[in-house]
Amino acid sequence: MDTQQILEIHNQELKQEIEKLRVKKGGIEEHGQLSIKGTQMVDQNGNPFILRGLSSHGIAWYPEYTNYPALKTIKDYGANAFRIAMYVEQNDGYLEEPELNKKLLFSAIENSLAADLYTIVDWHVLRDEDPNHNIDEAIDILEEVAQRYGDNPGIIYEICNEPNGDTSYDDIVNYANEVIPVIRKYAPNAVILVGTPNFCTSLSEAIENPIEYPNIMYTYHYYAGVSDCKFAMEEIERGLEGGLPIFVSEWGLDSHDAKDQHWKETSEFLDYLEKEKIGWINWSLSNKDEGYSIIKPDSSKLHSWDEEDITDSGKFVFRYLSKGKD
Ligand code: IDC
Repeated sequence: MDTQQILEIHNQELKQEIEKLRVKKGGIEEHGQLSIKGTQMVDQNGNPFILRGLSSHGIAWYPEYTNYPALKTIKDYGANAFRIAMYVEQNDGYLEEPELNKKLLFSAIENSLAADLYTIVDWHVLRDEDPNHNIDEAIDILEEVAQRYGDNPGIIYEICNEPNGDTSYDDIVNYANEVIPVIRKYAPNAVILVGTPNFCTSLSEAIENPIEYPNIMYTYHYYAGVSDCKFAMEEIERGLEGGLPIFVSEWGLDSHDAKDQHWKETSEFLDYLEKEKIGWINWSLSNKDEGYSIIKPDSSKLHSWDEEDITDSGKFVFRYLSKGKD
């Protein structure tokens, strides 16, 4: 072997080492077990920590975007979190295809942890409205996740996306009081996210009657043009003043329909979250032909996206994700 070849091998090894270090910064390896102090999420050293990331679309609908290189790509763009959305009663959700969903969920979890991203397991209640409707299935799957990953600091449990319809806050509390102890049996330190009434847009009931467990956060969802921006920020402010730890587990911007005002309001909202050190997740990482998608519908790339593959709302999201690299 000549000197040139040897140098090339060394160079290659060095590149791999640098790559490993890069992937390990800013995520689970560096920040460890998260917890809640007052209303603030903190890392293992007690320093305020802001999660910023993307949600999958329904995992049985767009599973191709939960591969490891895809999640490593979003980490490189500045994300430190990935949310795995598993629908319940629609879109080939868990009730329709339990085995498929389970397989996809566990492989997405492995890929996300390997990319050093905090991984939110989202029981994606939507058409099913009240999480109590399918509480047995929710407990089965969340318990299995907790059994497998109870000692892993990277897993966060979101026990119900968007309760809606006639679901009252008391219904949510009853559900949470059943589900949380099952998770905590195996994952005593895990952060758990709890949905709030009316598609996660109302915090007032939780302020009056918070759930009695530590390391809980309440979720708030914001979609410009659907929700009023000023109201959303004021509601979150009331929540914080009332002592609630808040996490924005979904926000979205429909770039097909958004007017200038909606882009502006979304910026205002995200700047507000930054100021308050509140974590957020954007909906969603897929190429579905709809305004919320990060990837253009005609892009067939499943990772390593360049500017030409990313939609306008995707570019907007990546700009905010890059704050994670500061
Ligand atoms: C939307 C998807 C869309 C799908 C629809 C119904 O973007 O492709 O057809 O769900 O399954 C939410 C929900 C989230 C919605 C999203 C956008 O949590 O599931 O996804 N949204 O409508 N709350 C507010 C907006």
